[in-house]
Amino acid sequence: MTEIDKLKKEIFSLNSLCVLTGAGVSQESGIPTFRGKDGLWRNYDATQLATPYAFQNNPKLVWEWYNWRREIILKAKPNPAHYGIKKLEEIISDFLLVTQNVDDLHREAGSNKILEIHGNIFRTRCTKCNKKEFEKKIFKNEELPPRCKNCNGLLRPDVVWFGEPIDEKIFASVLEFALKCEAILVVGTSAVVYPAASIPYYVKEKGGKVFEINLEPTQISEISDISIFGKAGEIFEKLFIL
Ligand code: BV8
Ligand code: ZN
Repeated sequence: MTEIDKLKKEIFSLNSLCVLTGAGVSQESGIPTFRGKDGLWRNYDATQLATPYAFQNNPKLVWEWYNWRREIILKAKPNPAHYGIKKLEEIISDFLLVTQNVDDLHREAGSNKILEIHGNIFRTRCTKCNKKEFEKKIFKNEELPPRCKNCNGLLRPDVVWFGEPIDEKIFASVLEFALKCEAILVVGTSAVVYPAASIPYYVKEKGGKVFEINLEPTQISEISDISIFGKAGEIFEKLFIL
């Protein structure tokens, strides 16, 4: 029996499943991952730009990076991995998708039971009056950094930067589900960013199973019951013959 057949058998016998995704699930949609070779922008890496300090020092530069990402994401379409995860939500009664991605592609593929623990690139938050706005648009260069229509305060991307806490209500719901679900499927994450990377360990510790889909082994591989190495989109096509 191949690893994919084993995963198929395990997954279709579950009543509850958590799925944790990272940038790798959107790679086949043409979106650069953070730590892959295509992950740089003007020779910066995410950890230098996705921080409150970078934004304080140079809000225009940080917004140019986010606007550049918005442009790529708006041209991108969900791939079979996004649709396969949506299918899992349909067939497994107790289901939760936890994504580190801010690209909105899971929602575009139809996922509903989703928690975006690092926020969403198309939502802005005013640094002065806290007003949030969701709009799938690209700003014109002269609009950067954008200002609040309400109070003219500086707008920021409504995402979680390095050194910022995850929303505690959201993370509490994630942990509540992780502590009761039978298994977690980890797709396309290098599992180096915390606290997201700690979620599979909670599942494992209370006797749940851990399954992994990635191009290569990660830290999660050592606690995985099944690891499948390959492109997530292609693997989901084989899982569901999408
Ligand atoms: C917090 C949103 C505490 C923004 C992101 C030392 C110094 C400073 C901080 C720390 C430190 N050590 C630990 C920390 C904490 C830090 C952290 O973990 N840092 C890491 C880098 C060590 N974490 C934080 O700061 C978090 N907050 O700890 O707060 C706190 C508490 C109370 C009060 C105050 C503070 C916040 C972390 C969130 C950061 N925000 N993004 C944005 O997107 O712009 S992180 C960013 O990384 C993305 O969200 C991304 O999703 C996430 C994880 O990366 P991956 O998704 O895994 O992507 P990556 O490129 O790494 O890997 C892709 C994977 O896919 C690879 O494995 C590849 O093989 C695979 N792949 C590629 N193609 C495919 C594929 N797999 C399958 N198919 C394919 N086709
Ligand atoms: Zn405002």
